[in-house]
Amino acid sequence: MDFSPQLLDSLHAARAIAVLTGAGISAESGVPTFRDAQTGLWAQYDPTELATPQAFQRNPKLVWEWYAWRRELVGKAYPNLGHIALADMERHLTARQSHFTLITQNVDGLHRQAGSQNILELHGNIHRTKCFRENEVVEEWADTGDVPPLCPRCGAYLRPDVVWFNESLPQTEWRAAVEAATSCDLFFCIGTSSLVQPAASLPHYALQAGAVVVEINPNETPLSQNPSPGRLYSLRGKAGDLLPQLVAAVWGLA
Ligand code: BV8
Repeated sequence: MDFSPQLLDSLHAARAIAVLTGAGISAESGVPTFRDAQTGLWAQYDPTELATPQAFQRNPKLVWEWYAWRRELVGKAYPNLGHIALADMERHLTARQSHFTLITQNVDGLHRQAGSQNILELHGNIHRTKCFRENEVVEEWADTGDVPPLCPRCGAYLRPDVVWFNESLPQTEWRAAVEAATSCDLFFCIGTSSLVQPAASLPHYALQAGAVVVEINPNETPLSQNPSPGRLYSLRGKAGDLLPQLVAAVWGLA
């Protein structure tokens, strides 16, 4: 893709870059996005119905097994060129004492696997498990055959350490994400339908604070329409294609 010289100049001049990613950046790793139809057994369920405390209380076994299926799927996935390009970008920024913050809605852990360092997981991580009652992470538990397994401390059900709909985001990560969005020169919004709040507000905070915002998505989103001439670039394409091209155009080939 031919990028506008103004965009390349903004990237080159940026001393603080913040990035928000969504399920779309993991799509090229074979991880279905939330908008994709679920496959097989799970096709009959709506993820926004399953990813709730109410669904877990109604049917803990079903919800636990849905996450076990996703954890297995994610366990077989590898970071793609989009994840890797963001890790390269972070290295270029930190090499010149500039700031880089990666804020992700994803729970798959693929950014860390790709080598990204300064990561804020707004919605938790599917590879971590916690007690439904105590809300504390549990590393090991006895295999008693219970599904979901039981907390070794209090006997309550264990659950994935992810943020469900109608649950609050982790305050430390959320505050750091708002700080990054409102103090950066340039904000990337990559692979997200920009529908889930409060994460979807971050690019708007960046625009309001005077940053340049770059959206990368094969499809239009509510953000794409934002009327901020000269400060919002909406690049139609896949993260795995466009991000490596952008990094090479600004910082040379890795
Ligand atoms: C909260 C973890 C408050 C679990 C997730 C009415 C209006 C507005 C808001 C609300 C409302 N009613 C309720 C709410 C709040 C609700 C919300 O936003 N609902 C939405 C659905 C309307 N939000 C919450 O509940 C949040 N908490 O508000 O708490 C509160 C206050 C006090 C007390 C209690 C509570 C919590 C939200 C977190 C939910 N958890 N994940 C899990 O994963 O199982 S969200 C889940 O959706 C994932 O994290 C996912 O990342 C996220 C958002 O989806 P996207 O990432 O955008 O993925 P999506 O599939 O939608 O889109 C993919 C995009 O990628 C597409 O645009 C596609 O075109 C693009 N793409 C595809 N391929 C590529 C690509 N892009 C680039 N390259 C490609 N190759």
